[in-house]
Amino acid sequence: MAAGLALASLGGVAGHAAQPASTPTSTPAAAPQAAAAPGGVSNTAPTTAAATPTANPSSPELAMDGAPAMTATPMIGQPTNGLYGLQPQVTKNGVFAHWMHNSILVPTITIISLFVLALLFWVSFRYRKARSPVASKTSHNTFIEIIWTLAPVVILVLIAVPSIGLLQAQFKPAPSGAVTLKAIGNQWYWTYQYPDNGGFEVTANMLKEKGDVAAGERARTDADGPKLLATDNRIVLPVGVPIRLITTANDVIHSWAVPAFWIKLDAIPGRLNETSFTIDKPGLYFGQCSELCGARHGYMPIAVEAVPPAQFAAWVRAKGGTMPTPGKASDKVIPQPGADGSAAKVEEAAETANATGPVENVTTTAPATTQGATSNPAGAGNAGQ
Ligand SMILES: [Cu+2]
Repeated sequence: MAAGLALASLGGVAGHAAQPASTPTSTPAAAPQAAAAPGGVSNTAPTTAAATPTANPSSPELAMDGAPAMTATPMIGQPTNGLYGLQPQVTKNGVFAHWMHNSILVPTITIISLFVLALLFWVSFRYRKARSPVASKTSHNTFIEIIWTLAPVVILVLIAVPSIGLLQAQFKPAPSGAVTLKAIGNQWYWTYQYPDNGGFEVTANMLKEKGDVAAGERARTDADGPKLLATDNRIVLPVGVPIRLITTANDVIHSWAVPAFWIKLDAIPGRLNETSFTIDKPGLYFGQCSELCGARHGYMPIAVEAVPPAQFAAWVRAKGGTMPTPGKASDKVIPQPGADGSAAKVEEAAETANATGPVENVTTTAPATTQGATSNPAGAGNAGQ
């Protein structure tokens, strides 16, 4: 939270300084939100990160801050009205899981359900009172008991083999050369860092509907994506390159989930969770926070643009980042909440000083500011309702 506030205030200043007024970006929307931050009541982060020197991408096809050039493909990376089943998968684990769901689990469940239903019908008919007035006194049948014990065991073992392999694959560490994406959950938006690429930061807020935005604030258009899923800043990831996803949170537990990637990873304050995946197809993929995290839990979507590596490099440079030298670890240090000398630490110290009563353990002191839905500035939209 402290870091969010620090960024909010910094972002307001940097956003104004870095962008000319005529730039068609989402900055106008950020300004009023950032201005509310000093009061400690803004839940909405700046749409432009403080570490971003230029918000305008160099390549026109990556117009992340203006009208997006990449639009969603129907049925890909998003839910579709009237359809059921899983979204088409674009990662190896996703494809395998999708196959396992459709080819193993659903048929197994269907066969068992139909079999049990048929048995019920059969006993109801065959052993009805009219047909068998004298009830059977049979209480044991060893042969049948062995079958109904062994059959479920065999079925479960057959399911467990691919299932355990999939579970293992989902927690396979990323190989060297992976692009690291750090997703940080906040009430109620995501911030993203690219530690291997110069440590720039992208903040993604949900785009509100036309009727819900304040004057001058950017509203969602169909080009941005579906309602409740479109974000002001999309994150960009390369296709065919392993991604190391690291999640954490600044306030409460969130969960970074993109169905088309077969990824759902909890973002827990004070912890780093890690997984890896490789996106196989370019496209626009949407997801949502998937851990109940407060009043606006349903309003912190995820939008990922998967592009060829060269395009990703262009986007990184446009964001003020760098591409790492192959084989050489990044030496960039990104100030983290709680780190010595960081703005967050200074702010936390000030909060601690103001706190009443004994403070035994400073490091475990909860942030003094609350982010309750009730403390939103008036006119911040009705997203929380
Ligand atoms: Cu959340």
